[in-house]
Amino acid sequence: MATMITDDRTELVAALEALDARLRWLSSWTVHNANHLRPKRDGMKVGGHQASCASMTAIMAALYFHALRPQDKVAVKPHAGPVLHAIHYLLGQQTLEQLQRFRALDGAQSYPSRTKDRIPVDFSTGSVGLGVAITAFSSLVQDYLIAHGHLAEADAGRMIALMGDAELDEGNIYECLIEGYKHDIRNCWWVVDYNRQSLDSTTADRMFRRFDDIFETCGWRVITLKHGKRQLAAFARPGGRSIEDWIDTCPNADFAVLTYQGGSAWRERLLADIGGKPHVQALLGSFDDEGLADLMTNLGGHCVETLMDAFDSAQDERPTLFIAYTVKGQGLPLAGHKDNHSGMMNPAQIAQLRLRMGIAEGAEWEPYGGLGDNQAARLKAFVDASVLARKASELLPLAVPVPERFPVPKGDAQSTQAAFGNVLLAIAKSDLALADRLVTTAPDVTQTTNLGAFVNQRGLFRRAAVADAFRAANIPSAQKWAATTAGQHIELGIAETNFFLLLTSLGLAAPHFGTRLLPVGTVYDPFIARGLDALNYGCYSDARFLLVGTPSGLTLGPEGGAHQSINTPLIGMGQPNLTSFEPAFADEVALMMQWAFRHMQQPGGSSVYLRLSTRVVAQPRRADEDWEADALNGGYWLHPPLAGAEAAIIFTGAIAPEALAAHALLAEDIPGLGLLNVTSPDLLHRDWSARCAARWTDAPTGPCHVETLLSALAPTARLVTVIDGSPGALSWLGGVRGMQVSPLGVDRFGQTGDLPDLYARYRLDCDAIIDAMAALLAG
Ligand SMILES: Cc1ncc(C[n+]2csc(CCOP(=O)(O)OP(=O)(O)O)c2C)c(N)n1
Ligand SMILES: [Mg+2]
Repeated sequence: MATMITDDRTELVAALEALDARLRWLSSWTVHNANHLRPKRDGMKVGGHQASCASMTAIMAALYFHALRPQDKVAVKPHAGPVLHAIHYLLGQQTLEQLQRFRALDGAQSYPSRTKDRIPVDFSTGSVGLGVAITAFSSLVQDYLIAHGHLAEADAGRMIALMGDAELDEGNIYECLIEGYKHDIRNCWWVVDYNRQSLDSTTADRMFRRFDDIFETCGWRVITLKHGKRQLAAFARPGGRSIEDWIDTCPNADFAVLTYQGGSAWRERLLADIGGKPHVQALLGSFDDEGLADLMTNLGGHCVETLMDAFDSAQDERPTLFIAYTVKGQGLPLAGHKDNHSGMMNPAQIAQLRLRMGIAEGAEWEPYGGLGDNQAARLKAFVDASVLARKASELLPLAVPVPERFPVPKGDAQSTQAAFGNVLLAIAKSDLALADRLVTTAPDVTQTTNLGAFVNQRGLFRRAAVADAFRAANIPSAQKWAATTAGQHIELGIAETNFFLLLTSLGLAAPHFGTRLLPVGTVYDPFIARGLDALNYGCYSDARFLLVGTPSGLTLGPEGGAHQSINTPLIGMGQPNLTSFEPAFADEVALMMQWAFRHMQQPGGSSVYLRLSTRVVAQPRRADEDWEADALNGGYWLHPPLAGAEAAIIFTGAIAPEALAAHALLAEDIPGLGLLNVTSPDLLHRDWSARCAARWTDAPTGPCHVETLLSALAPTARLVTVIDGSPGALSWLGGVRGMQVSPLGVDRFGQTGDLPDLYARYRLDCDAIIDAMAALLAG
């Protein structure tokens, strides 16, 4: 490498090769330090993935220091996290202390994390496959923002995933490929680190060339980087074609074994297999063992020139899959070994690597170690002048104003699901700024979850308009289904994982693209479980969306056990970064939606989950608005107990009529009996847990909300709790003040049936509540 930033290709290649080596070393050393040098206190393995990192360093050097533009965003293969940290260390954007605390408390995280890492991370990764697919949805969100005038076409970035080849086994990759094709996504690159090794072993040869077909079928350009320039040069020499043919037909496992064994093993095998072919012996004889091993592993994904050329050749907007052949553990003594995923260099091996890289003992953390002073200075100047060094950091836009309250849908009897649809419709009809920022989506359940009215008002989104054929033919339909660039509903197929990934991408529009979108997604409540890992992924990324699970519980009646959600209240309680509510009445729905759109925009906010129902129930007459603040804190007394009352019924959601009926009957015998409506088991429990934990910290707290609510009762009061879901969502309430509790709920798969039958069978009806209370009071 002669000069810094330069047009000269030779010098650029030399700089990228030097960076490849630097990244290989620094990532290896970071993992080594965490496992072998940092004192251990618990005997636990720390871990890290030196081989997975080494597999990708050339790819990342070429991408980050050649191909990347300021507006591009990258999802990095989770176990190549240390390479990303090394890149930012070279840029002066990551501290030595963070690298030394890799996988330690508050140090650099194991896998790139948007919220926990201190370097800029565009996409969190960790659960393989999801970090890849999210880039496709973010390219769709980018197109949405361009179409809606929030982003200039010229500022469109590429959404790039750097992925391991085993990620291609994840089903969500193909679900997203199909959805991406329907939406004609663009500006998306996936770069496969095609080392043909997963965690356990080498991968099946039978998939060879299948991936090309699959992606091309879905509209992607596939660029395969099989051979590096040195290999190609050798193939051009006499005898070279035979070596090329041999490599092309070599089974993955054999290639890996020989890579691990090294030069003399390569020679022996090649001589045995093709030594008799013309010129092969002479060609092999022109390389010493080290040179031969280097030649055989000079695959496309390790050749920065090949990588540069491939990236340069894909400058249009067509989605592109780069299959970059690599060796897992390239350049390390672990190279090729099938067990190298969690394998680690021992101290002797890393010392040897250090010597080979010309790094003095004690200079292991030098960002530009192992280079002469001049060369180090020039490489640093090259890095400092890179696009990455000038990349703007994420800035949160101003919040979209949310009115003080949303109008409550009218009607003496309503379901929470219908109320939700009506609140959205009212917003859609308004000229509020908020209305323009709403984006709805659903996995093929738009109409059955009451999003239809919003869609009729605001239309479907497509980059290329699609007419409503039924409307054009004058066939009556309640649902308008025309799509335009101005539409605000993104139609999705059934795949729930895609649904959660799209919500995640939409919910990251503010930090990613500087425009706050307020995504609202509806899904049948039981099928939250189908996309649960993607939901968790979105929450981990701190994406902000409103999730509506509806209909829910046994209360959807005849649909039966396969559609009844039982444990979703526990998901709502257990999922971090998601605040869940289960309203019983329409005015609660309006209140919670208003709260949600604000909470989704607050720095310490979160996504919000509403568990709703199609059951039409009589609406309460409110004397005032005093209940509202308590409802937003997790619960309020629908019928306040008399001071010191001996009992209360506590309910959540659609089972309200049974709780009210039981309360009316029992109140005759139990003086001052209370009726508590728990609108959010999640908030009540979180608040209580925090209050308990505060005893061990200095944080001063008053009583938590649930303590305040229950303090209206006698200390010995009895509680019957009832929810159309896991009884555990409410049974813990007995522990707050040491009260006896009888928890009613559903803990078996449900039958088909109408509500009276189902409530009777599963003991959610008025009789069950009365029986439970009687048993409690009888002692
Ligand atoms: C959903 C999920 N399942 C399992 C794992 C555990 N895991 C981590 S990496 C990996 C395989 C990695 O292989 P590949 O993607 O080819 O990456 P390489 O290390 O070979 O570059 C597995 C199974 C995970 N992180 N996420
Ligand atoms: Mg692999």
